[in-house]
Amino acid sequence: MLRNGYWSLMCRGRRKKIATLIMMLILLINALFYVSFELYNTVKRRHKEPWYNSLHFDENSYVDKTGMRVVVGHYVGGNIGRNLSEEIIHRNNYSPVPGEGEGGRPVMLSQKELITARELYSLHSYNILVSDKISINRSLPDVRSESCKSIEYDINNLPTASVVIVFHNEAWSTLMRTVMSVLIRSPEELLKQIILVDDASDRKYLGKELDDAIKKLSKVQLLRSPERTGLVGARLMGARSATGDVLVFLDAHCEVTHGWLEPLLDRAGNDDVFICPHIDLLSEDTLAYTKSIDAHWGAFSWRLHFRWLMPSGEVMRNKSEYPSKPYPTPAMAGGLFAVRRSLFWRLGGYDEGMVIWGAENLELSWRAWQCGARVEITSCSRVGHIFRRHSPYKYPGGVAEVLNSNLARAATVWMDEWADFFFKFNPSVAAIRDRQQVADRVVLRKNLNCKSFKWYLENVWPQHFFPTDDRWFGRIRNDRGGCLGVVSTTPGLGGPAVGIDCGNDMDIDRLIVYTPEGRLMADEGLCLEQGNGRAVWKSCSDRPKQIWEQKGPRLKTKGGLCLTLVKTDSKDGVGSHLTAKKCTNDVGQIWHFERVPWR
Ligand code: LR7
Ligand code: MN
Repeated sequence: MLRNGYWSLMCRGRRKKIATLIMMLILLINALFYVSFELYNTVKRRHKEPWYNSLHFDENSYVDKTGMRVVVGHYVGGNIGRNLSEEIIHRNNYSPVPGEGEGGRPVMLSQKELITARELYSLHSYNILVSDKISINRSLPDVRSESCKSIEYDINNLPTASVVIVFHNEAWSTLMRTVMSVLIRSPEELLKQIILVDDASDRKYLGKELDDAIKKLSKVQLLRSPERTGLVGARLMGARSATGDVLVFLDAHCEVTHGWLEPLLDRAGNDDVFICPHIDLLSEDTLAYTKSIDAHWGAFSWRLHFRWLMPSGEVMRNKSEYPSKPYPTPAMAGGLFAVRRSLFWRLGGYDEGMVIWGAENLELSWRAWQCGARVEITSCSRVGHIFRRHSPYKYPGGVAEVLNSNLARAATVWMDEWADFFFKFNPSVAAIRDRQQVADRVVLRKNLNCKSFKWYLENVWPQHFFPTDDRWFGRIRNDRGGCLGVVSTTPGLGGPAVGIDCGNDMDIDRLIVYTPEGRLMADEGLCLEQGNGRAVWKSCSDRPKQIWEQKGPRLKTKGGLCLTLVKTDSKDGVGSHLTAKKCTNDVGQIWHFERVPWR
């Protein structure tokens, strides 16, 4: 019965069926054609360009959607692998698989391995299973620009280097890969020594097993700090025993690439500069070597969190004209830099009162600039570093206490009026301010005859977004209710502007710097910009769309439109969006400027 019905259906629609078949055939041929065309293109592309050029940046940890900004320094300490056995924690599991990770390629794991990798993740906050599969001698791409590759250095006239690498409970494979990359990619005559400093690690594989491995390497020595001091104490220990002309600091999970050392030594020879390599990315998941964006320099937020930002227009122009020339940066990331040993000590080494982790990079940057030296980046020296989202080790005394006391020290000694600003809006740091003994650092500043923080902001980072005496600072409240401010889960990311809850005087997210040029700046270097339709928070720039002229209670664009908090159901204007509109008597266009003293 069913069969019969089916047959009759088939017969009745035989013509239709044939037509459908032909259609499907055409579609299939089309699809085949498309696939082979794409394949051809990929192959062609692969032949033309090295594979890593087609990689995208890791947007989550490094660059935002506008491709500009990097967020680092969200640290959650004490995240030690809870369910892992002693056996796993203390054993060196390095077992290289030939070919894996070569050329800086990503290592892919099987489904089963991924489960293990996830379990082990908390040990180091990167994929240790992947790292253990990659040879400590692996090859890496040469990602330097052509203009960098063509520079020839007179090796006989370059100063020598002592490379200092400090570590606390680092993985064997990443630590050794850092060391080996330096050994195999530094000219013999330029590398004086590699000094490893163990900051009181307790992993067994970093004991005798490491001693024995190091003994087999020439030029490498291992110092051990009897107590956990933190990276500052450990680096000072290394620097004190260094004998090379230039100190080169590296984190313990880096890989240097071909030609990395020469540009650093070439510049560090000048005795007035802390020179940083261009820091590329080693993926925390696959350990792929990925280029990071070219256009970045280091700075910091109102809360003194280190940030990568877009450099000034002048620096950008110079960079495109002279791509191999080192360029200035207001601050360094901290882990990777070279400096003449004599300059390092003349400027006071490091602040020994800084413990465990954090803020030493800002302190060093301010000290360098304010005391007559410079901080620069050279894009000709390329070093990969594993960026981690979380700190894997313990912070004795607590993360907040450690970070805040380091920040308090740096701010107190170097920031003048801006230290008052920082403490005013960060009461938890202010609470431990008086506990810091910084008298010797203040004396150092005086003896070195260092310039003010005002000088630093005006001359080194004129694009900064901090309040000053000639900038208005406070809350900007709409007549409809709601205030100007940024709502964003990712610092510095910006996005569409809406009215936000006005909070109180201490809420840093509602506080706005209004500059004499008409820029409305929030923390993290975000400026209010009239977009296509809606107003948005975007990285501050010299775009005219970021200029808002104050005319009585109104804020007007260059084109004469009024900044408006659009009327919605929301009674208090919170969540309603902002845009520039024709000026009318709409209350959404009336703004109340409530000044808040910034210090
Ligand atoms: O108690 C400690 N003892 C140590 O020896 C804590 C850390 N360390 C070692 C650690 O093993 C590592 O080799 O110090 C080094 C840096 O610690 P990380 O890798 O946990 O720091 P990070 O890379 O997350 O953080 C950056 O900011 C730090 C602020 O204190 C330091 O300046 C780091 O050197 C710095 N790293 C970089 O600049 C690399 C580029 C990343 C960016 C931005
Ligand atoms: Mn690091």
